[in-house]
Amino acid sequence: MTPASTELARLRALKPGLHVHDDPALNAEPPIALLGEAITPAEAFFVRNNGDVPVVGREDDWVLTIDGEVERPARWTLDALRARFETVTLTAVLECAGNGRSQFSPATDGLPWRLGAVGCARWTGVRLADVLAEAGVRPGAVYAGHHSPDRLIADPSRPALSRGLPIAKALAPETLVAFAMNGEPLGRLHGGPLRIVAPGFPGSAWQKWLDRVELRPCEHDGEKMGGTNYRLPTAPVAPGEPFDPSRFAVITDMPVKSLITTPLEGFTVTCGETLTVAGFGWSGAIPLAGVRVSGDGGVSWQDAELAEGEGPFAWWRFSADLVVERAGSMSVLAQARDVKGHVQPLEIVWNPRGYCNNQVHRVAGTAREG
Ligand SMILES: Nc1nc2c(c(=O)[nH]1)N[C@H]1C(S)=C(S)[C@@H](COP(=O)(O)O)O[C@H]1N2
Ligand SMILES: [Mo]
Repeated sequence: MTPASTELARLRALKPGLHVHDDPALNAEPPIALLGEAITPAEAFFVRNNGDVPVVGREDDWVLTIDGEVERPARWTLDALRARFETVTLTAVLECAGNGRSQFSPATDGLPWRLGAVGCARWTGVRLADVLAEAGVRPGAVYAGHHSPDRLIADPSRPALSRGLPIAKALAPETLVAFAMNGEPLGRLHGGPLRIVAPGFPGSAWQKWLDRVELRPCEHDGEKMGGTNYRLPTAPVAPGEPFDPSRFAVITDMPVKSLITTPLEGFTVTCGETLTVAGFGWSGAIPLAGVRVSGDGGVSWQDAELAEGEGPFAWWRFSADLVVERAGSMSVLAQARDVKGHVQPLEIVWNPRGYCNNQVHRVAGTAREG
């Protein structure tokens, strides 16, 4: 099955080089070769849709409704939002919780993302906290439910996705209602004119085409909030073992992770030379502490240099020079750790829907005799 041809043509024009997934919805990711920059250009940024890409009329006509557990329900146009609230720009990684799902064995349900459903961009908008404060948050509000006009392709009577945020994250200073990405108006494929930016949370929490924020007295129950959707088992589940989705919890902060952007899979190097291993490390709520690399499949490790990136929610560049001593096949690894000592696992931790794969990235190549 392929996405609607007009949307596909649009994506191909805007984002050449992306791998388009075999799915009726438009889903595409870049190869790692396009992810080597500190700020991922929009042309290389992955696209993830649970349903159609909605028709968005004139930006001036877009209205954001705030209702539910608030004192003063409100309706905002983009111009009014911009005029009333402080504009904020921050840099943050956006990663799909299903990134790396294709590496799970046995395979799980869901799109088989390779490693490219991630990018780091500069996001500009207003703080959701400011918009909610203006509406007056009632003490009973515990969750923000987010709504959009996109619909499931198999059943257009249902929203494609309606997720949300625990009230603490909705009110956190880094959570934005964003209207720009990398200094340009937010493109329609990325949820323009308005989307949620929830740094550190999985992409599913970054609601696109946002037209309503509903404060709720309980966890939101919108489309894909329940069952196993974007939820992880609270105790490990082995492949094939029965599981109870009521014992699953919504994914919030993403785990520490890194991606090697150089060298690329299949590289060659000559013995006696140095091989620069570089890429990016990032983490959800717990700050990144460091990245170490190995050139021998994890037998020996060396600390990489870590360059401070654009704030705590950006990805930070790491780099290490390895001296290549032995000819033969090489396996290059990078392992990030956060300040609380969590490290990326060497072995993948399986879960029923293939979420949050932060296994150490391995890149295979060959060292030739000098
Ligand atoms: N309205 C709406 N928002 C959405 C989605 C969606 O299908 N519909 N997909 C979510 C998921 S699962 C991800 S990973 C991110 C992807 O954002 P991007 O397409 O800008 O990369 O958007 C999120 N926001
Ligand atoms: Mo996602």
